[in-house]
Amino acid sequence: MTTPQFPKNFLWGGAIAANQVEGAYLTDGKGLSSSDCQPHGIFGEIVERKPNDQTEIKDVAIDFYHRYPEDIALFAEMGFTTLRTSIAWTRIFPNGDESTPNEAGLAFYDKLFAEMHKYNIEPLVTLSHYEMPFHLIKEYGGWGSRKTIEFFEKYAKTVFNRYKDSVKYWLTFNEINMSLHSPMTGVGLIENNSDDKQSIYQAIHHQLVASARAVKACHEIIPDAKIGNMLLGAVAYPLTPRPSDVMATLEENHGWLFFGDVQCRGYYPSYMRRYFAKNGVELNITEQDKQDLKSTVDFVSFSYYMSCCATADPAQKTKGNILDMVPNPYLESSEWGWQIDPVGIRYLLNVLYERYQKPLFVVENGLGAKDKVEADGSINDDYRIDYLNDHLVQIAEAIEDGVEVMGYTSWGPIDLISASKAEVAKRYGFIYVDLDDSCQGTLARKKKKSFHWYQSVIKSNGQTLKVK
Ligand code: BGP
Repeated sequence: MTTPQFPKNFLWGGAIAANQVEGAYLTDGKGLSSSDCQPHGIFGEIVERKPNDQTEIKDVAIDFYHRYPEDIALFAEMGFTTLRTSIAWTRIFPNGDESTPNEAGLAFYDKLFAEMHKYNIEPLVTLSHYEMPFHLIKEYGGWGSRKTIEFFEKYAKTVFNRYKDSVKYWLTFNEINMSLHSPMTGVGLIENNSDDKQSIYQAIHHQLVASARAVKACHEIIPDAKIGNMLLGAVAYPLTPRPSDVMATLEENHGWLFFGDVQCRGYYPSYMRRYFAKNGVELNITEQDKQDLKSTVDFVSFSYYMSCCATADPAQKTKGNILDMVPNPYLESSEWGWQIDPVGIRYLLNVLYERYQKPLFVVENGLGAKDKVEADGSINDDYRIDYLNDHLVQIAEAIEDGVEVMGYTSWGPIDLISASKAEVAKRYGFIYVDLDDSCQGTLARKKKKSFHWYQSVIKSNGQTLKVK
């Protein structure tokens, strides 16, 4: 490939999430969310917050709730044709089990989507991005309870009805497979450690049914909309060609592809039978659940930051640092230890397309790095440009391979609060935000070098990317 080619209607943009940008903690009737109760990130302790507690960084975040017109104008200046964001469930149903929604919360997203449309930016909206009402966790046990399916369905129908004219692209649960690694974040299980597979998979089952019911409701309420799932694309390679490592890799990939298999095919894949039997998991799946699961997604979306390796060798396994991933000896790592593998995104796109034969959407990808503001005020983030360039080139390769890719939204087009550790030092943006980890800063926005780079990439529909 000499010049990258993207389809004419390819959607270009960025991805953010309510709990990582909005701030406005408990403002306008918002309820306490699971994210609010994990102030130090999705692997951090769970703290039941009280209204007058000390301010945590996510409570303010980058104050997108109040500053969104300025931010959307900057996204428009870069040429975005889409913006992925999420709705905070707790702004709509503060406790999750109310009979009527919170009008102030609904009105906020009316204004937000109208602002995007002003610039012809298509909203791509995640129903639940790492958050749910904390009340549902405390009172009902989160997704451990079947009741939560109904609460979620009601929330989904409420927002589909409200935004049916303004939102045509939807996603159900962000990185649904993260439930395995951070049960509190994924399925709202406080008491369970990650070894309690019975509880976790039953909760995941409820979430999969809820996802399918949302798909059905979306098709009924907004027939011209498309709704997808969202997977953490943690693709694994065999650490060595040893057959045992190759088998371990198959199993590792089944661990997360299982979610996509259910959401795309409408039933549990056969390999899970053996896994459940081996791990003593017995799911309560009703006939109605089986019917519900048949509502499958229109497209598959995923995040991709890194690949990893899998091995059957227990001695090697201990080397993994993120989600027990075993590092690849051929790859370099980011400052946060995430291994950089642009070719992996081409491989993953091919794997998913061959498996599901559905359009794909890359809804997260990016480099978290420390940025330096120079004396003249400039921020020269060439490392970010290189990372994004190389991944986009590989996406173009996948398109050339025949994979149908709907669009690309880089993670964190504006600096935001990181999910894993709730820090802002790990920056992803094209736009710098004056804020530090001790919550100090003016919150002023500033364009980085990558801002102008991404602007030219979008303007040329990818033709300015460098094939190295
Ligand atoms: C994904 C999440 C995002 C985002 C991103 C980067 O897992 O969907 O919410 O934060 O990862 O991770 P981090 O913020 O920890 O760097």
